[in-house]
Amino acid sequence: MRNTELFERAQITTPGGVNSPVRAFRSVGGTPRFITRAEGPYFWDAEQKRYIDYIGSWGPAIVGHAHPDVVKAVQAAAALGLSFGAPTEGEILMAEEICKLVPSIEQVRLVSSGTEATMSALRLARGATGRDKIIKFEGCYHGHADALLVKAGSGLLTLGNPSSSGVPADFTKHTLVLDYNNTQQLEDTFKAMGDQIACVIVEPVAGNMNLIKATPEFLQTMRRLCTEHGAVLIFDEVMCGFRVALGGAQSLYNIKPDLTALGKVIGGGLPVAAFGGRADLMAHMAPLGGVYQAGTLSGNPVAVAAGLTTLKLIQSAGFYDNLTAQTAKLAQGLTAIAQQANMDFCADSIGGMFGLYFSKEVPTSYTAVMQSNKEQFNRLFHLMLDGGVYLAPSAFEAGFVSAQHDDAIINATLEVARHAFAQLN
Ligand code: HOZ
Repeated sequence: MRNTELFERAQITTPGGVNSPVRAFRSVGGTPRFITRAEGPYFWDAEQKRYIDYIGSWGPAIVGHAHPDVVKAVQAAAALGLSFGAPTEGEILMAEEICKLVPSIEQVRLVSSGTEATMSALRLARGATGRDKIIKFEGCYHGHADALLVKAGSGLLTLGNPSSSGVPADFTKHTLVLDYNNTQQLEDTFKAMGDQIACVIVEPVAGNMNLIKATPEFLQTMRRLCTEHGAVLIFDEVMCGFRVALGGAQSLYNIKPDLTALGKVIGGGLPVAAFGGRADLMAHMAPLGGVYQAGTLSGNPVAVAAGLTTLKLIQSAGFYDNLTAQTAKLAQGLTAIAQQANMDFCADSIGGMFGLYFSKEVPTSYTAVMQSNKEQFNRLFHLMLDGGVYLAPSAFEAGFVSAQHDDAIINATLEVARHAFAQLN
């Protein structure tokens, strides 16, 4: 069956034909590819066309698609039962592994999606401090909980509306939205109302408004202000955790948040997410404390098997050195090709994440990234897609490289890019 037929059929029973907005190609135009299978760095669509995949399920596929060890672990776990709604040893192993790899996390609670992780972390911060106000940053996306869908990134940007309808103003009246990387604004806000702020939530490496790195000064100031004013610092590492380094962005910036939200990589392709941090804060969670959160599929045994196996694989010697080098090779290669073609284009990378920008300089804020040339990106996207390279279908999403993207794959990608940039001019 063809992608167009599937898309038409999907739209009859599913709003927009997709189960997550950015997949609909609204931003770049054209027909979404319906995927039938994936292996290593590739996936194939319904027309049997093969693509080199640079979204990796939006982050989780860090060891490559359908890694044999992960598939084997999932099969073995599934054979023992799919879900129990009662605790398992696998959950203990998973919690121990996360606490070992991310030292700021003393205790962790497993959930099923990044949205649940950030939403619960937020509730915990409010419950523990007894305060209502929260600070988030423009262009950061923390899942689709009401209080966080204000000036957010990701799919909202592909629809050209950074906030969602259906969210009562009352539910977001305590959400303060500041500019990413604007240290002075953060200082001023804490000066004005520091004693009312429950938490600051931030993507320390933003991946939902394209790739935007926080400056060390911005995060250091945030840490200091939260400590001084008794606010909880939440790092949303759903995307960048275990993506940019083994210990997450916090290990690269050497900053200890009070709470961290994780997802994507820790599920290895199945639905696992988590939030955790200081044990004294986590003690506020039910059944110990008064902050409620629960889930039938939390710590699901099959999903945990995929996650645990992935967490073991990423600890192999040289894993992050190789991932970082391959991603940098891609970003540098694309920049060089664009320069030869005289385009205003640049690329950036960190660990296994990269950003592509049709602008002279790498942007450092939402305002700056919005000024990049979206039309040029859309043309590049389709030229690459035609050439068998699948980039994120939006100028405002980060890209992802896996451990299976070896030199041959990167070179093949650059070859397609050479033709694409030549046609862009
Ligand atoms: N929110 C994800 C990108 N930032 C997209 C999720 C998906 O469509 O799978």
